[in-house]
Amino acid sequence: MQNKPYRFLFLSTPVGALGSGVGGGVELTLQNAAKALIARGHTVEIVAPEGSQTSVTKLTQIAGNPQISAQTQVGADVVLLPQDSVLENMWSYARASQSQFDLIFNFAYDWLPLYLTPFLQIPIAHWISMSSLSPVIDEMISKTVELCPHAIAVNTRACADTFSAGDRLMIMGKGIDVSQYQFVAQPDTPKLAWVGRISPEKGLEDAASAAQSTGLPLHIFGLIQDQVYWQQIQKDFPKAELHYEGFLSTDALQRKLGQCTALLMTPRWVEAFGNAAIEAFACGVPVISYRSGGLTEIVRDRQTGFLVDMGDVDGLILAISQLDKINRLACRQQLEAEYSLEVWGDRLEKWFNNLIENQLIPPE
Ligand code: HBI
Repeated sequence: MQNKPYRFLFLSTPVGALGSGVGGGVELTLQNAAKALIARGHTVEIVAPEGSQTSVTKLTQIAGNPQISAQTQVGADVVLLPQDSVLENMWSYARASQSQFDLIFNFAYDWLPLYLTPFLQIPIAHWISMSSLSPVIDEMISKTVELCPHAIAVNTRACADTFSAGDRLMIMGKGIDVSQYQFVAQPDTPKLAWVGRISPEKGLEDAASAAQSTGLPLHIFGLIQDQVYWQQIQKDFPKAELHYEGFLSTDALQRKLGQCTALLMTPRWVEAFGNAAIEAFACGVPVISYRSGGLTEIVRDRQTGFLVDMGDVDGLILAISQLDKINRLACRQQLEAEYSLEVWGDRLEKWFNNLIENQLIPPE
């Protein structure tokens, strides 16, 4: 039976404006979650830092200083908040407008939203978009899910298992708008792709090394988050043919990604999910990926791509030589069956319905 329409307030990542690429994959996740729920008759308002843009639904921009990226706080046992913090200001807005909504969906990977969960009059659902990075966040995840069961979701079981409260987290998978991606049966010329924030934890140097060894061009898509790291890669692999394409819109990305013979995913950390993998599948592009985190649940070894031991560049090169074994249509078919907005929207709606209908906090 169709649930009654709910009013959702989405709080975006406080590290950067929506559309800037600073938030990496979580920008796509947030906008697809909004699309999935709007398609089912619900309303969504997005709250995001000043300078944000979206074509999906109503957007409220909040001023303030961006949050320090959690990747720079690995192992931290303290929480840092800048003065006039955009995170604080986003939550002041949420507190003041909570009576107009049925549920808040938080996309920040931060301590404050987790801590505030039992303080508001409406349920808060959290999307934890990265694996465990610091004890201070892990501990607040454990405390929050203790106080508010079912409030916290991750993409994959592999990501959940990096947290001490892993068995208490909802495994929600991911979905993309398949209609935005054109299937390409046969690319025009052989070329490799790499998609992600250019930052050490993403291991771009291994993809550059494989490109140099195979002589295939490597097209790189994503925000250059660490200039020094990027310059070093170009110095270390002078013979690699690297084409930096920038952080593109979904439409521009899929048009170029579809023309690639494979997507290389070389994470040096426990990849929470890997949006790029399902975007590649949507275009019919096989994925050659390190056996890391969520990717081990997405890539079907030898069917929709290859799984390679983390750091094994020779393994990447061997997989590249075997790409003709992969049927590109199988990649698209797996995507449609498991990662469509309809499948994901159904899971999200059930999750929120449960939180709203069984909320422990009495409405005011
Ligand atoms: N760091 N503190 C903080 N908060 C976030 O929401 C955050 C982050 N680092 C990276 C990030 N979000 C996104 O790029 C990932 O969630 C994908």
